[in-house]
Amino acid sequence: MKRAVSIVLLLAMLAGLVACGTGTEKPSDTTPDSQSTVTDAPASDTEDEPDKGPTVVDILPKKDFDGATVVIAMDSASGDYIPSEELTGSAINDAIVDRTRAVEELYNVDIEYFAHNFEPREQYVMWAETGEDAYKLYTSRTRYVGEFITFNVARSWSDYPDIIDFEADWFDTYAINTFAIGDDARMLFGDANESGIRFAWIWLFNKELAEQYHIPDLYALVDEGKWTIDQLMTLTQAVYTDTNGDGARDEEDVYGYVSDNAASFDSWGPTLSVSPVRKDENNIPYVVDGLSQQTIDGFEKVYKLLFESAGTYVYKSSFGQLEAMFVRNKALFTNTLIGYLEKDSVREMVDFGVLPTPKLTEDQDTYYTHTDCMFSCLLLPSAISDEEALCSVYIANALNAFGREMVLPVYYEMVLKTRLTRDKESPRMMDLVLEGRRYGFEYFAESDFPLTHVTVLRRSYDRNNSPSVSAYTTQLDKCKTWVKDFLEDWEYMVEEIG
Ligand SMILES: [Ca+2]
Repeated sequence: MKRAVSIVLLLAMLAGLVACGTGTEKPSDTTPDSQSTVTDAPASDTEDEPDKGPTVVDILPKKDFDGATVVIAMDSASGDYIPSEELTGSAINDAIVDRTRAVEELYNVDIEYFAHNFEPREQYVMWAETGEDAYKLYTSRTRYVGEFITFNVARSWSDYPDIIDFEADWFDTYAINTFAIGDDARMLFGDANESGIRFAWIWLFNKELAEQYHIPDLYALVDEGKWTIDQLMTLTQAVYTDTNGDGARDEEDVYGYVSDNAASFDSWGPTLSVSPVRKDENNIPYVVDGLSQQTIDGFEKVYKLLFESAGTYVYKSSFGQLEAMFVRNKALFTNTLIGYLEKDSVREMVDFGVLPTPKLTEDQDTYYTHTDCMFSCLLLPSAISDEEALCSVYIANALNAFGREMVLPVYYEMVLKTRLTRDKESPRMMDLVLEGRRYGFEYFAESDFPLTHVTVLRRSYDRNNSPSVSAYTTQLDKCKTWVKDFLEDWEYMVEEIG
């Protein structure tokens, strides 16, 4: 539960920093006493907060790199914000610029960003083989990394336990472990990369409709662990009004839940345990023998919710239901990516609340969140010198730490807007969503791996069917071969190259 407490605390700190500066992008507030947009709040300016605890500046290891230049190559097609050179008045941009400056100051370095957008494998392999050493850190979309990681393009973050603590608040520990082999982690996930947040799935509910339909306290339901698919079905199946009175179920009517024709299916992946890859006690991947009964039952529940409930409407295009219906008060519930909350139409709609993805059953240990594979990871180039790598490790750690302290609260404020002042539960729910992010090992080679949960779910539901267990099973041998080959390549890389 490490995330749950701290973001609320950070938001409280933000509230204490009111009026440090307002950006030109800031829309007029309806509540005069709401929090101002913080654009230039270095972590060290918070002495007036009595019991805030140590800031990351206090915690991070100190070092002087004598003005070294660190160029970070960023995958511009991932969902990360590419930092600009200077403050622009946009709250999120300025928070990111401030993050860079804080790291530069702490370690006496000059950080530059280079946005790249290339075909993955060739470029990375070239960097590794030719010793392209201009870039001291780089990011890549996770879905492509598996195709080149065994080409020895990246050093192991695990070699620096004195500097990097994978359990720190600012790292996504679950992701790091998922994409590590044994204790060798070459992909780093944390709050330096906003894509890990923006591509996470979230549920939204329309507060006005919730009141109208006498929906019980949903936050309490979540807290009690009772926010399940069954519960969602119960709450939504009777919610349907033929608003335009034409006798047809269309986009003008009001529904309990609006989904879409493909992407929303993906969000059930972790909850239904669809991934064919698991990790053993030594964190080595293996392929399961088939779908569990629990997963098959889960498929049926989701199928009923999507296609057999009068309260559900499946919109024709992916993600389109959000603006076409939810923001127009046509749906009690919908689910989408957190990044879509940045849309103006969403921020301006009537009040909504955020929730995690419902559990499959109440005894599921926590709420699981799917993250679309466009999220990126940080890679430490193998081509740079040991000395340069050491510097990059300090920088990477600090970018994540300051990302959590300086950028995440501003991001929350941006997507939740005035809801922060009216609804103290939403930030807490956001924490719960992010804390529940779960990944399948196959994600990091999504385009190459023979069987991903996305293909399983989409193919099944596209056919308006419960999943074909035999179709799943026939792919498992290919998955086993893929994982075996991968592990051999990995072993070769570690033993022969380093
Ligand atoms: Ca109608």
